[in-house]
Amino acid sequence: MAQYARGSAVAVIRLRNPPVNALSRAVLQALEDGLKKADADPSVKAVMICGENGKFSAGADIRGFSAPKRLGGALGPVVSLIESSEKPVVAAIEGVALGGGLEVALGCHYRIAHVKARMGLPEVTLGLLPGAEGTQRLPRLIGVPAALDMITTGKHIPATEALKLGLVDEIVEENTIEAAIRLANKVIGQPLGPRRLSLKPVPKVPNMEAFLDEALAKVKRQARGCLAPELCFQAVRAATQSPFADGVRRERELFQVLLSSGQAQALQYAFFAERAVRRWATPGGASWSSAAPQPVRRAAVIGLGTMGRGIVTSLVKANIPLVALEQDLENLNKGRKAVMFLLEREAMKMEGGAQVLDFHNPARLQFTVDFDLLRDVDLVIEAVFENMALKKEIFHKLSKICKPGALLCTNTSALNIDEIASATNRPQQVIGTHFFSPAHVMRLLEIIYGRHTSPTAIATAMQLATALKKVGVVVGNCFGFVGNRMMFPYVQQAVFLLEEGSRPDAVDQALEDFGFKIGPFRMSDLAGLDVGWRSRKDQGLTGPSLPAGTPARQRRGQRYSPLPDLLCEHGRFGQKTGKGWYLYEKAGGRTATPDPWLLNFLSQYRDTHGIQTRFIDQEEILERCLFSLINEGFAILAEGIASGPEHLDVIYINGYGWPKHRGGPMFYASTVGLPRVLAKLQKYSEAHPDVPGLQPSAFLKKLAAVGNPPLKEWMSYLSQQSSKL
Ligand code: 3H9
Repeated sequence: MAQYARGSAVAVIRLRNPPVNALSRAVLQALEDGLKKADADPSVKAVMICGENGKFSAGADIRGFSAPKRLGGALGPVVSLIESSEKPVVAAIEGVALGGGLEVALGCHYRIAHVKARMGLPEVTLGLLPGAEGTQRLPRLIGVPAALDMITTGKHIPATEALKLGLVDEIVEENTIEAAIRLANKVIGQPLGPRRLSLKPVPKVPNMEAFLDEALAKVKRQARGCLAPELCFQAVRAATQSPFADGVRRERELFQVLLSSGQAQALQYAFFAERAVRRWATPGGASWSSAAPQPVRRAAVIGLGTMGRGIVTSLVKANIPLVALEQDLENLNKGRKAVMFLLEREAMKMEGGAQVLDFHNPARLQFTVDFDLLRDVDLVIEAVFENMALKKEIFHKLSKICKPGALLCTNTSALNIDEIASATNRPQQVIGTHFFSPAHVMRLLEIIYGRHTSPTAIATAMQLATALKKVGVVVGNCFGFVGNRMMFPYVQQAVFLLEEGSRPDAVDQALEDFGFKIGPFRMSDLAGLDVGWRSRKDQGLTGPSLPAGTPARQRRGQRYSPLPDLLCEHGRFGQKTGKGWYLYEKAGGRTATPDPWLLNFLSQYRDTHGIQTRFIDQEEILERCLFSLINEGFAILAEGIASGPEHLDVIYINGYGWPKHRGGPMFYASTVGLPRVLAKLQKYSEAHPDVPGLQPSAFLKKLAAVGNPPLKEWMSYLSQQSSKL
């Protein structure tokens, strides 16, 4: 609600809807009532609008967009009403003024902000545009280039930058409300015309059309299939071409297009899913509501390879003092140099730079080869390479050296947490923390609890994720956990498609057109084909331990493709060797071009194995890769490895480049319709009976049979008994 109060000549309207003062219908109604009351009261000479609890407003109530009586059209007229007031209206911005919240402030005649406040129009990130006249007012206030940047990226800007842009009139370090009331009193009686943004012309940019064309090209390049950025652009362009009222009409039309697009629903689902996964729970009954984290005052990272370096950088950025350990001086020096390089680069991006990060101070970042220095740390993250024997040796050592309460984390992408924990005397304090490369950039942290992991350990790892500004997702222990386990059948299908007649660039293109940042073959070249090769050799799927007489394209009774192994045998490890699924300009090069050698190799391979080459269309590429990944997701849910489809979706959006505007794989399945996903899997499974990944999971079949219920009801169809945990 909005609370109206009158003190002296300034009426105060306080937006009140905890926790972020979202503008629900009720809040808007109360705001409108407050404005009318102030208008009608002759003793009121000015109005001040602020928010409850140190926050102005986070914008329209996102849940309201799916309500039967949609919020959409209600906010713009209220903003107009503010602007047309004959009494000056001052916005006192504390905390955040985002989306519709900032649009309310733009309707006010004056804006004053606390120095720590943040402002932005993040609608684009929810698949929308600022639909309360923000696309028309902002360019009039701060100019087209800055407005386009804010509106098409959705970035939040600090008050200091807002002041430089002219978005606010003043910033204060002390009491914003008092300062706003002082300002309101000061401006009583001054002409309001120049303060009404709708009456201002849009500032001219030399060669506006050329500027806009270039800006549009940039927006399209970055949008990768997402509609909202381009429609945001169109709304701002309308401001440059038409009078205010026509621009508002155009904004409303475009807003409606976005509102009814599936993309807005997917992005809003993703927003809430990211918040829902914070409320973790395990099948054993542990949950976020009852578990308390332990403080982490000092941490340690073991192993300064690619992952360890990123993890150290992340911890330093989170202001957590730490010890970085390597096995010998040579590796330590190499690792230290690489870490320092990363930190210098990160510092350059920050205000205050190296001083803020303080990484030259040994009390905050200490490099060592001495395990004894790990005695008093609260948390250790082991990040050595994926080798069970080595990890167990390290954990055995840690359990002897570290203090009793220390949490022992292993950064692994697939290994069994319980087996690692068995090497210690404290399995309840062992947990998997699967970082994604580069670890100081990627937002996802998969947190894997083992059979004995305590709720405190899970809560501490989740708290660490928050401190590192990452999205922590708690999952159970199985080979590949959630992310990589779902990735296996996807990559497997991609390779099978090559065997059957497709090309790496055709498969990649189909998936990149779908919205993935990078297709599976480009990804494999980037990560290095040798990584998977080593793992397959360890599993006895290829290499010297493969029993003589094993059929080339079959393992353990299932279809197997030796193509990636053959490429490795030819020294084609991907970018690092200058050739893999593609050809690169040089070893370490990044520009992938289709390689005639590979196409010839594929055709010989098909001849050798009697495979008839056929044309595979985009639809089949997408369905086989995506539906097999989704199918594995249903198996994971049925096994209780993740507590809901949102977990899988958050993992895929934040760790695997899944296009956010498609809401994650499980959300995508719900939009395709489960009966259709099932029918397609059945079709492909009949055509490829030796591929278990295509056989529809029992849970998917059940959900399709009960009538394709909405995603939020899926888990209620799982009986307790079906959980393997
Ligand atoms: C808009 O304004 C459209 C208009 O242009 C035009 C209309 C015509 N609505 O993130 P947190 C909830 S579109 C409803 O955990 P933080 C959130 O779900 C809107 N609920 O805290 C969570 O609930 P729960 C444009 C909202 O401190 C709780 O508040 N605005 C909204 O890390 C706390 O949130 C945006 O896109 C909302 N608008 O971050 C801003 N916002 O506790 C979206 C939050 O049950 N919001 N909630 O899980 C944010 O970016 C962050 O929430 C914010 C706080 C930075 C504000």
